[in-house]
Amino acid sequence: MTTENTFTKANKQDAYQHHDYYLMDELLTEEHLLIRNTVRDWVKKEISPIIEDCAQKAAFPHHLIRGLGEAGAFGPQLPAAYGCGGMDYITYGIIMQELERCDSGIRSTASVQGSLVMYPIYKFGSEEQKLKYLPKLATGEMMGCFGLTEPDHGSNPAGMVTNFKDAGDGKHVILNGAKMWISNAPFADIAVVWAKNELGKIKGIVVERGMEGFTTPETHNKWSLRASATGELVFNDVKVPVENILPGVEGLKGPLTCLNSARFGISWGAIGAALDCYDTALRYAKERNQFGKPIAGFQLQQKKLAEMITEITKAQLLTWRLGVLMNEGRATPAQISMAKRNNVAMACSIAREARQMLGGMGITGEYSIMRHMMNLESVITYEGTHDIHLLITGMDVTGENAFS
Ligand code: TGC
Ligand code: FAD
Repeated sequence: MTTENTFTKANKQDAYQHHDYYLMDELLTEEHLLIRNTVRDWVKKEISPIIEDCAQKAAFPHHLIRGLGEAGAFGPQLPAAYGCGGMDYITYGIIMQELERCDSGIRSTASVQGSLVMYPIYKFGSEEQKLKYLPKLATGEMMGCFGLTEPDHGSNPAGMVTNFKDAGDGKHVILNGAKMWISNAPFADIAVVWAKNELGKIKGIVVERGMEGFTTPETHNKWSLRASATGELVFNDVKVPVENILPGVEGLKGPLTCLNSARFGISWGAIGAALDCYDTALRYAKERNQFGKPIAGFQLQQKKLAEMITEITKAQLLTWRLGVLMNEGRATPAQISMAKRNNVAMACSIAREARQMLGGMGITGEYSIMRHMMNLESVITYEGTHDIHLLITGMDVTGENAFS
């Protein structure tokens, strides 16, 4: 009995240090914990020391790409047969969490590669396409981006105007149009682009850098996701081989199915950003003295910290359960929307409160909070805005479509 109590106490102490308030680690496997520690250590060693500088300079750290591949961040949830991780969705979530604990932009690069480039090729591609692209994408030898959003069609991608038609030689199609706000676009080797065929049906098509008429101008002056490269995809009569069309899907459900996987990862990633903000604020509050004592001793600051860890814990429970449902193939798109919406809003609000707890220091690059706060403004907008996810839940529970 005594031993058990001592063990429980030690366990709890350890858990608190990792902000695992409800001992959620007990729901993870040895393999999950091992992967988490490996990725966490790698991130601390390779990314944490340089990330603030990258964000200040608005520079994507290209040299990290191979390391991300080695850390298993690109498509860990896809089968090992194609050189991918062969792990479960919870592992994928854990990796996204560890990356976003450092920076949402780095997690973005991995989300796009694994869920929006590799996943559609795996799910909807031909065997030749899978063998051609997946092994290289898994290591980072090749990088990809995902083109759905257009200048005039963001929340409503069904209205897209990017289109392709038969080139007349039986071997190619001609692609025209433009995509906007595309993560990884400025350096990607390939783009999975969603465009309408001559019948107005949406198809996925793999466009490769170097194809004539295809350009990827970078988007500058972002105050958010500064360490991630964002750009446009411009198609001006691009001649694309017919074999680059993904044969396995037609219609908006193609890109939306990929978004399910990416949104799941974001729901875990947002917890990472929230944890880093909470951890920073907690440490600061214990060390910062005002009126003769640590500010952690004032009720107002304790309220903020207590609410933060409560919200983080609720989000952890939500994502763990969602991970189990994903692994069983039972998660619905609406359940994924709920987790993405809840967790990103939770992280935004924690970042805001945590920043205030640091007073003036909170606005500097000495601490990560303001960077997280600015990054999360993109995260709450992309992969479906906060409003769109609410409408998805609204439609799911009422059966009424309030989008249009
Ligand atoms: P709707 O008529 O509802 O659906 C059309 C077809 O799609 C099916 N479907 C889904 N399938 C799989 N997963 C989902 N989540 C699905 N949602 C819908 C649906 O069953 C139907 O299939 P079928 O067989 O009947 O044809 O479509 P809608 O036009 O009314 O739109 C619905 C809405 C608004 C929810 C959807 O358009 C939406 O989610 N809009 C938000 C757009 C968005 O999320 N864009 C993200 C762009 S990518 C990005 O942001 C990457 S950031 C990456 C990073 O840096 O991390
Ligand atoms: P809009 O759709 O114009 O929305 C504007 C406002 O209107 C929002 O508040 C929205 O919630 C609201 N609104 C829209 N429709 C409704 C409605 N029916 N009811 C109520 N309110 C509504 N896209 C990609 O395809 N690939 C990427 O890699 C990618 N990366 C991105 C990276 C960054 C940094 C950013 C900022 C965006 C990225 N996006 C990407 C685009 C992103 O998915 C879109 O910005 C997002 O879907 C919203 O579209 P929009 O910006 O056109 O806003």
